[in-house]
Amino acid sequence: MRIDVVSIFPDYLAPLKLSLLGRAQEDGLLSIAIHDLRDFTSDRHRTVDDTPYGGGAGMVMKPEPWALALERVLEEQRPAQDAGTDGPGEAAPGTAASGADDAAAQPGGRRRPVLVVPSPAGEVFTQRMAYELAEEPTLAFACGRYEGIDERVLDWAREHFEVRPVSLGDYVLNGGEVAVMAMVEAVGRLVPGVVGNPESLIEESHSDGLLEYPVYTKPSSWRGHDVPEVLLSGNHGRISQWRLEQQLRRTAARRPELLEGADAAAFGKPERAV
Ligand code: 6GU
Repeated sequence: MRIDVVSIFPDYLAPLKLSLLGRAQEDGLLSIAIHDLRDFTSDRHRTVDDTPYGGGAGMVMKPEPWALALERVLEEQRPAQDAGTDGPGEAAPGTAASGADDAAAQPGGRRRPVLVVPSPAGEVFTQRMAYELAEEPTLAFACGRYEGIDERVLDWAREHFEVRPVSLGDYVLNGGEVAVMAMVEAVGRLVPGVVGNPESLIEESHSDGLLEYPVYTKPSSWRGHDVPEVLLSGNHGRISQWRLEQQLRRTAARRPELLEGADAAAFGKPERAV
């Protein structure tokens, strides 16, 4: 998968070179390019913002540097886009990645690449969305700062991209960079091969719509706290049942709204399929 991020703080995204995603880039599973929006300005001061029409506090990001930067991204993503559209079976079940009424289809038949625009005014990012985005051959992220990006950039971008304004949750960050770090990590680890043991993707929080069960390691007794006896029993049926019970209890206590949409298959099912 090819990922492009445009930001006025490219250094903010440097940690994407570390750890699991760094290794995935070395292994050629993932390619992440960071672009400095100021490289697409043409004035001496490399200006990226201006005062808002209609007045009000703060500054708004000027449209032209964004168009130039995103045009560069389109150019650089072209090879990965072409490689990602030459075979069937690209789309995951339940995702809108094929078909005549596909919102992402272009007049020429080519799919539009996804452009994620981090914004507290976007739809909320979820594990489901992470799985959806992990199916894409390319992803682009446009990090806004200040009061936001001139809205016409999004209108223009829709001619070339499938534009998705996305929020991490109901709170405000100073810019999109931290949100992009979170989203790229959540999506990147779902790309096949990035996480060494794919089974660890199956048994984690949100994979079945429930929160994860608690985990323990040695010693079995520590500072007066004991590992639940059932986990030492060797009885795998009982252990599975206990873990599901813990998941349900935890989810009900911490995130009751999740129980509404939880995977029905997870209920009353002692062992989840791998
Ligand atoms: Cl994606 N961006 C910003 N600026 N603030 C946020 C957010 C995103 N998600 C939650 N708060």
